Amino acid sequence: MPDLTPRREDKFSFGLWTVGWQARDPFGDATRAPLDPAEAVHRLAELGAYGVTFHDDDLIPFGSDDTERAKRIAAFRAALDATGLVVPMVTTNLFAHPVFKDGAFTANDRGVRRFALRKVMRNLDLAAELGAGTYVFWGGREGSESDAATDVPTALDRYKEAIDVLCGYVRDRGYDMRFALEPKPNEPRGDIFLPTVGHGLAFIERLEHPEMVGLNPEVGHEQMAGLNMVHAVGQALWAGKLFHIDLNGQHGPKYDQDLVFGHGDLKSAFFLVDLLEHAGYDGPRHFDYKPLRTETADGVWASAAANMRTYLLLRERAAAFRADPEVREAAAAAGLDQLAVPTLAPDETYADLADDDFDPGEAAERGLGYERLDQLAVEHILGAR
Ligand code: GLT
Ligand code: MN
Ligand code: MN
Repeated sequence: MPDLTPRREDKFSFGLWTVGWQARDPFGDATRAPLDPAEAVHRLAELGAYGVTFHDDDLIPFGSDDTERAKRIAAFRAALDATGLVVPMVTTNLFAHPVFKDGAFTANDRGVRRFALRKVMRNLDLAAELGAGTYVFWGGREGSESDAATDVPTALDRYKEAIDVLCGYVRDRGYDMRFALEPKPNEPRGDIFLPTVGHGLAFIERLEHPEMVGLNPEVGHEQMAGLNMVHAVGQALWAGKLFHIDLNGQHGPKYDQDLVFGHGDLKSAFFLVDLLEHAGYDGPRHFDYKPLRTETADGVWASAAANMRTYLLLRERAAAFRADPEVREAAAAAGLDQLAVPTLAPDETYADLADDDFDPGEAAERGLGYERLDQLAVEHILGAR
């Protein structure tokens, strides 16, 4: 059995809104009492997490006065100091208050857009004070239910304007902070702008400071769109844009389940961990999940631990898969190692392609053995090897 004790260097982090979720859903009331942020910090530290993240409103309820605000920040800071937990990422709640019912940065109402920018700037100051290196933007309300209600190219102009203004703010203040956009296809809006990792990557290239902006892909969000999270993260890594990641579980295209990591598509979770570890991603392994509505506090902490334990199990399984001589042999037989060889040699041009002595019929007849490779992966996941 591998050592499954989470350690600080594993960089596991959790949002206050995850373990603190009171399990209110569109059909039912809360099933759990509110969780004090300081208690969340202590419990997460005991379980072996290294970091905690939050929305402004998770820590300081919307509308708090300055005294209340200072009191809450001080209590949170005291818990951080006592436990050594860090704040690697912070974000803004631009979705809960009714003022954001038609979006924040892309609301048709200009006053709402300006209010949203002020809300973010205020929280950027707090994020910088707490040492956060990443600031996430999940635009849950940026979108529409009716195509009559917005104009997509113009809305994207406003989205770009907001991110450009905020990049300017971070630069002027000298904060050492990068932005990570979090795509999601729908929910709460019928259709959300920047619905997938691919849309996010294309958007970033049109920004004033593309170097400051990357992505925060979430497992369940790509899967809600019927997409492959491993491919999405692979492309984000390729583009140098994997600034942060939200790990959780989802069963295909349906409402956002936010299950414990690995409790949805386990095979995809295995290949995702393999990719992150193999690619040398060194950012936080951030769990953005919701403990099931059926659970009491015991279930909340059991599920928090389960996220980290599953990640560590999958990390060990992925390493065993890669080290298995039969896997290596099957991968070589399948020709996987050839993919890294450039199609043209360094001294070749397209003119050299004419000289190839290649038989398409023979290549077409060759079996690739991916079934064997896939089964080996499944056996490693199941602990049969
Ligand atoms: C919200 C959402 C998450 C985002 C969070 C950041 S809040 O719970 O469902 O996916 O990561 O704003
Ligand atoms: Mn989600
Ligand atoms: Mn998320």
